[in-house]
Amino acid sequence: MGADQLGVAVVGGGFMATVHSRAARAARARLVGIASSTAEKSAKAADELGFDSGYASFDALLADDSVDVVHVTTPNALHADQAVAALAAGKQVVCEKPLATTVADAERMLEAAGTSVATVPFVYRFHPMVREARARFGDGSAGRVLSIHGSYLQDWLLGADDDNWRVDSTQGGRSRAFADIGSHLVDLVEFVSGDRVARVAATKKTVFAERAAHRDIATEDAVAVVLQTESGAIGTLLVSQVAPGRKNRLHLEIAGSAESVAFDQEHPETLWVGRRSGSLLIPRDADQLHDDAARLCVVPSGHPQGYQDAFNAFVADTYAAIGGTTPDGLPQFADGLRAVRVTDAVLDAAESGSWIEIE
Ligand code: SOE
Repeated sequence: MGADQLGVAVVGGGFMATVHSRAARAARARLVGIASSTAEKSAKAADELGFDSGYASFDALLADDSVDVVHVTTPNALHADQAVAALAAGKQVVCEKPLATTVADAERMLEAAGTSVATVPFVYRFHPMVREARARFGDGSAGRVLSIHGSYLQDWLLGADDDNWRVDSTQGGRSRAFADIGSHLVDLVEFVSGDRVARVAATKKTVFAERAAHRDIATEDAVAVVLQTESGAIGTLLVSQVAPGRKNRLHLEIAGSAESVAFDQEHPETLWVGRRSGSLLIPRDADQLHDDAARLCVVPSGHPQGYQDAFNAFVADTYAAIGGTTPDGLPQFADGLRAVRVTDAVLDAAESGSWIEIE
């Protein structure tokens, strides 16, 4: 089926519903309907985002035969039941990260997916310069992985008055900062290096136990992780949602035995390739990149592309998979489960003060 014949529905009505809808429209799918928390909010979201209709309920969305693919963009604790119900109704599913709030739920989702297309938007994989970094480890030019240095920093929860459903563990899950953004970072570490995190030690901090509408907050504002990989590399990760001035700064530097690579999500048009002599800042110029990176260059070099373009590419690849061709690097429920497992291990490590092995 071509993307232009796909009927798309979204459940959820927040910022991510907007981003998913734009990407579905860019892929020329039909925006059939949206289900928000009430019929009124659904109608308003449908009007604002350009869907044909707003559903009175999620069940009404599931009952709509013209919907082929459901994008789940609701709070984390709802993902598992909604994704499983959509799969049982014969839909293909895109489900936001963290895939679930427990490993058991994420496993249940993977099982429910079976042979359906079920993807998770680890969208930073879709920056061309991330693919270039990955290709350099893939073809051996960066050498073997020696060390990993990553951080993902934001400041939107810096003040005690800043509040969001994510701080509430009943909606967001046991982990907040690591589940919300550390999951992207861990996914990129493994995606780029081709190596897997084997064990972690960690410490975490909740700066505000009270926010505007929440009391006794247990979810973490920041986490620091030390890791070892299956190949024997070592690394550190810092994740924080209370880092002044950092809006969405995902930075990943991996040192190989021949080259280092460093990618910064806030400056995604270049990749630093470090060498003992002759380090380079490679621009996003399709002619200079590996094929997998070049294919994701959607505007000519010198005309910046960014976050929404990465999201669009992820959704386009998801729809290609529904059409029968699964592009390399498409993040699927197995990848979502993997990130939930690592997140759980990081929280266990922080709470126990010991190293935790990852299954
Ligand atoms: C908020 O922290 C958020 O919107 C995340 O939920 C997204 O996954 C990330 O891409 C940007 O920040």
